[in-house]
Amino acid sequence: MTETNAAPLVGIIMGSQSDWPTLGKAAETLRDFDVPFETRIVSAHRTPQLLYDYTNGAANRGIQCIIAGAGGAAHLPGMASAMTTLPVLAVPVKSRVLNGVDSLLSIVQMPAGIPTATFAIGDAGATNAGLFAVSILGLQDHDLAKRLANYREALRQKIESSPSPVLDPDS
Ligand code: RP5
Repeated sequence: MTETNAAPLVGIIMGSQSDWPTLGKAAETLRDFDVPFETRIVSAHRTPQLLYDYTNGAANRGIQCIIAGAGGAAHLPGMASAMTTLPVLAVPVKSRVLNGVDSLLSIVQMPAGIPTATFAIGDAGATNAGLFAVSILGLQDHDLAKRLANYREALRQKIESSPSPVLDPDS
């Protein structure tokens, strides 16, 4: 699933099609919580005008936060933050050459005044960006906040119901 039918509340943007396996985790998370979202490939370097148009129009279209993922010279999240006051949740994509450390460092050290919330490199970061978007939207949507609390409770119960690690049969 790359889109939902309802009017999107979250925009998921990524620098390249190659980022989708990672950003898809954010989409899966939003889908699991029935949060309407849209997905777009928007590159800070290859399509700068599209990035300008997308971020400038997002709030007027009802988007409440943007999840932006990119790898390598990952300028997409910071540039999106520069052009909107919507919350921008950044996902550093694990790059082929430097394992995403380049992505992380390109994103995280924003100058004072232009905040960008930066998550972990790769799949965990994308999942958590999705959950953080749910948390933001949950401030105005009590049912959604309740479902997020239930999700956390399920995580807790899963560990508490089987607290011992499963031993590797070969060891
Ligand atoms: C970035 O360059 C993208 O976000 C992607 O992670 C990276 C590589 O892009 P491709 O060469 O795979 O299109 O802009």
